[in-house]
Parts: sequence; C-alpha cells; structure tokens
Amino acid sequence: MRLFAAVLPPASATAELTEHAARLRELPGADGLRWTARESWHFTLAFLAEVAAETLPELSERMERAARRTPAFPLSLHGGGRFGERALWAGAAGDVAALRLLAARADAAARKAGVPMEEHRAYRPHLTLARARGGGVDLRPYVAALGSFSGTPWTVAELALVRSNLPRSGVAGERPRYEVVGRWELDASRAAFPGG
Ligand code: 2AM
Repeated sequence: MRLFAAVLPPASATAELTEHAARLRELPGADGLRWTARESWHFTLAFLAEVAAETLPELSERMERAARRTPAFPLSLHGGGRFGERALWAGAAGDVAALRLLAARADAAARKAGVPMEEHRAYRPHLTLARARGGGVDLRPYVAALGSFSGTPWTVAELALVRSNLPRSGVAGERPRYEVVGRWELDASRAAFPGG
C-alpha cells in the first residue's frame, strides 16, 4: 500500500482556507488547474511510497513512539507558494520548527521499520491546493493572492498515517482517495506554546 505520514488540519482551519481559496478560482487559468479536495488537505511529514502490509505493525509502533516523544504544538495555515509551474500550495506558520522535527521523526520511524526512504531533500511544509495539468498557467498571481491569508492557529495533537489509493479508472482528473490507517497522539502534557 502507498503510505505517507501527515498532519491533518482541523475542519475549522480548512473552512477558512476554503473561503479564501474561492478567490483563487476566479483568477485567469483556474479552470486549467486540478484543485485538490478540501477533505484531502494535509501537510505531508514523510512519504513512504509502497509499504508491505506486514510492515504495518512495526511501522505503527515506531510512529506511535515518534508521536509520543513530540510535544503538541501550535500551527496555522499561512500564505502560499508554488513548485515551479507544477503545483500551488498553502504554507504554514506557528511552530514550524516543531513540524520539521515531527517530519524528521516520522522519517526516522519509517526507516527503522525497514521502509527504504529517499534521501532527505530540504523539508518544505506545504499543503497542495492545485496541480497544473500540463503547465502553462502562471501561478504567481495565485501565490500573491494567498499572501494575504493567515488562518487561526490550532494545536497539532496527532500524527496520522495515510493510505493513498490511486485512481484506477484512468479517468482524466480523477483524484486519489486518502484513508487514515493510524493516528497517534503527540505529548499534550508538554505542549510547546511560546510564552505559555
Ligand atoms: P504533494 O502534495 O507535494 O504532491 C500523497 O501523495 C502525499 O505525498 C502528497 O502530499 C504528496 O506531495 C506526497 N508525495 C507524493 N510523492 C512524493 C515523493 N516522491 N516525495 C515526497 N512526497 C511525495
């Protein structure tokens, strides 16, 4: 199964972003982009690719440990960016250092469970909002429009392991279905809040 570890924003946060993103859909070229579904929005922590089902018990144990060692932390959806002409994303603000730490721990957990992980690239926290079908859409106005977006912070209290079921139908534009296969609580007793 195809797996990734992620932080899932709460409905209150995705509702705010949905409202703001409505403006983006009015920009030139918006119909030429494949927009991700709100229910699927997430920050990937680590991408595990194909994992054998028999690895799941040990992987779950390692992920649980990674979560337990990490204090809960505040995060918000904030601004945006792009990967060239390929993808448009919303960014994060708040304790991004804690998000990075959780990403590194999720990566290490997967490695220890025997998942062959790719070499580290610089971790760029991002929530993919749209992907270009074939390029040719200038994403800069979209990034500029996201620049004014600053969501209400929430407390990241969970690490999730998500299964991505790729579309099989071959229907152009069909999106993968995500299914949460595990959730583990971060350490709420040591929640790291600046000044509190
Ligand atoms: P993306 O949002 O930037 O496309 C499920 O596919 C999640 O895993 C997505 O968030 C996706 O990132 C990420 N993902 C897919 N393939 C990946 C890869 N090879 N390396 C890192 N992340 C990947």
